Amino acid sequence: MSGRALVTGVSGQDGAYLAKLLLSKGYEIFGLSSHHGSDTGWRLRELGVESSVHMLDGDLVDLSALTRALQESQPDEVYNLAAQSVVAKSWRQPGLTARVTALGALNVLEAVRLCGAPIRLYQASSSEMFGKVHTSPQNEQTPFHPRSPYAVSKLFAYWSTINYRESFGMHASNGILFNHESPLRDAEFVTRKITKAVAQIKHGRQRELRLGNLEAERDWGFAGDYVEAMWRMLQQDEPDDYVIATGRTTSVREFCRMAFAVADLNYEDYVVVDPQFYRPADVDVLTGDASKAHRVLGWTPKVPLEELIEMMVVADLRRIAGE
Ligand code: NDP
Ligand code: GDR
Repeated sequence: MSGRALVTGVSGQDGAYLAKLLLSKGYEIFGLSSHHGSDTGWRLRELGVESSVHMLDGDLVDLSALTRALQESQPDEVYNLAAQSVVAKSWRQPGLTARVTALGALNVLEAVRLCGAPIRLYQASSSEMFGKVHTSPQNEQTPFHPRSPYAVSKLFAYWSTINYRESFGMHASNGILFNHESPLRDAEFVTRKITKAVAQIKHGRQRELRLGNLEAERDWGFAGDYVEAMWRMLQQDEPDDYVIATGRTTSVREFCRMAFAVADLNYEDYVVVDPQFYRPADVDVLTGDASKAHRVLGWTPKVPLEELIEMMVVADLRRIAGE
């Protein structure tokens, strides 16, 4: 099926991969950006799709801007990817995080409801909602215990999505996505911070890498695989909620070992633990059980962690060599 899609947060990592995927399926893409970033088009440019996306201006906190974006794009599908998505920053800016990540998602639901068209909606929910986990692996039945202002905001958006589905019969689905990475990941997140540092160190531009909790464990997948799951959710007759994950968990320390090894370096020679990168409350370990997505959506992740890490390190080495 092809149609029209409005993607909020189109300038972010997932927005770029999703835009590329939907364009390959024949969609006309409208992308909403608040233009808070300095160069909002670089990811779309790297994937060669910048000129194919109709960019619309609009902040998630502004309901009237969202209404206008819906009028201009007339979408069949809306993907709400926009958020203040940096967990560590959410303690420094809890109010902003709540306004954008929680109330912004409510604005998207409300704008879609008010426009009255039969639009299908995807809400970018997060494994961070599981937080301090009591059972492992986590699936759609696992209780939530959010551990950051970001996770609390995402939980509000998650339940609002279900509430609009149940109250107004909207085709609104939550993807509960575990961490997913790529060469387009922002360097605020630990994986890209590591791969970028590996490249800088290899080229003699950086001497050490300062990190926080090396023992945290995450279920890391490839963003390009995960946006396929978002699209599949909206092709179902019935809206629902799905965990998307690889089922494999790796520590930050092990990620470092693997990433430095790609450049023939030993992470122990460069990584320094710095308490400034510890969080007031961290999520120790997350492991996803995506069997419902395998069963219902026919979705499976394709890129294993080794390949993902190599892809990221090689991209960062190339970027520096090209400067
Ligand atoms: P990014 O941070 O890369 O992208 C989010 C985008 O949201 C930004 O590029 C920004 O673009 C936009 N944005 C920020 N504030 C506003 C605002 N007030 N109004 C409108 N747009 C805004 O995130 P990802 O691509 O990694 O993730 C996409 C979504 O999925 C996010 O909601 C994230 O929380 C969620 N998620 C991500 C996971 C991951 O591992 N990547 C896992 C689970 C959930 P601009 O400045 O141009 O507006
Ligand atoms: P996360 O990703 O918080 O899981 O949120 P991040 O990469 O920031 O942290 C993962 C783990 O690494 C530990 N860590 C560090 N993290 C950062 N950023 N910087 C460091 O120096 C560092 N050292 C150790 C952290 O403590 C943490 O345990 C991401 C975002 O994309 C969210 O939007 C999304 O919802 C979740 O993934 C799933």
